[in-house]
Amino acid sequence: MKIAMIFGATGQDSSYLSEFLLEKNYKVVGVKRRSSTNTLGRLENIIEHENFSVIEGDVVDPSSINNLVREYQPDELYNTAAMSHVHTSFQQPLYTFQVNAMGMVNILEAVRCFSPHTKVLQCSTSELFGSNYQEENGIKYQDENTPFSPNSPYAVAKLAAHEVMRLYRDAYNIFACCSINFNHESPRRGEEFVTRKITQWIGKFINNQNILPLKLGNIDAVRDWSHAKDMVGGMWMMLQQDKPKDYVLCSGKGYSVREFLDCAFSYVGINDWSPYVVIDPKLYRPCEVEFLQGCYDLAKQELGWEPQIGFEELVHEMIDSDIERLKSV
Ligand code: F7E
Repeated sequence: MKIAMIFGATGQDSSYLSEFLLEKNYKVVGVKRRSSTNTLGRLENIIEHENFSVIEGDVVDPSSINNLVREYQPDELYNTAAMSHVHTSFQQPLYTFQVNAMGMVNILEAVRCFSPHTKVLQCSTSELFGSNYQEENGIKYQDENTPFSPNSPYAVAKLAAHEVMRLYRDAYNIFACCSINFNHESPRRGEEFVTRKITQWIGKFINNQNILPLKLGNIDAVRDWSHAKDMVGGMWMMLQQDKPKDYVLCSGKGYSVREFLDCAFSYVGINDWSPYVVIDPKLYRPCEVEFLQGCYDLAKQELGWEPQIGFEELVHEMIDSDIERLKSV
């Protein structure tokens, strides 16, 4: 039985990835930070599974990482641990660097020293591209050849991790792959990200719980939103190849936050959302990534990966889930 170790065990991506790997008959070891509150909510489907366990460790504490990697000698290691909120990274740049950049070095050093056969997958991000894009026949996109130009502490730290993965691949022959993930959402998405913030507000509104308007920042930003469930399959596929390589995973379609609002509110019968939404300048970022629309041709050609769940289906699933969940609150 193969062993997969996942850092960031309690997050959205790790929960779907763990379910996916258990289906494939892996033994899955999730690593989570110590917390005084219960953070296992997203793992409720699998927490009792005989091949699943959650243990404590922290990517910013090399001794804990070294011990875990030495003890389990995982076949595959997935790093989904991150300070993942771009806006927050402007307020907490040093902490962001510790987790998103140094955390990766800590993991790679543990693998190099104690388990060099372990294949490593890092969740890189479309934020690496910043304002860069390519253009063909009037269509703008980012792919593996688009130069990086990170413009937040989050993205700069993630670029350091991305480069350190390449370095350990070249210098030490570690099987190290970066999945350049565009935005990916689900009913398990953190409540502070824009998609979930909107669907949760609608869930409260439909259940007559809302009195405050929905406060948002830059609603003209364009993002390429996929379902998190689709992304984790692609991440696994990268580690099954003969050679390590980085791939973009995305839906290939960009929508503005405005268009997300259109789709979400019209699903519950509201065609004009403007009376409910207030633009709050405090939610603007010091530097914004205005346009992200990926191209997943390489992943399709070489991994046979394609997203299965479209934008509308994703939005509807998130709203249905929030309406249902908030009924009982
Ligand atoms: O913002 C705008 C905001 O915070 C999306 C992370 O998973 O994906 C995510 O990063 C857009 C931005 O995600 C609000 O300015 C407007 O343009 O949902 P988000 P993100 O920053 O794109 C990438 C791939 C990652 O790697 C990250 O870890 O929406 N926006 N109004 C807002 N955003 C938020 N959060 N809240 C608002 O009220």
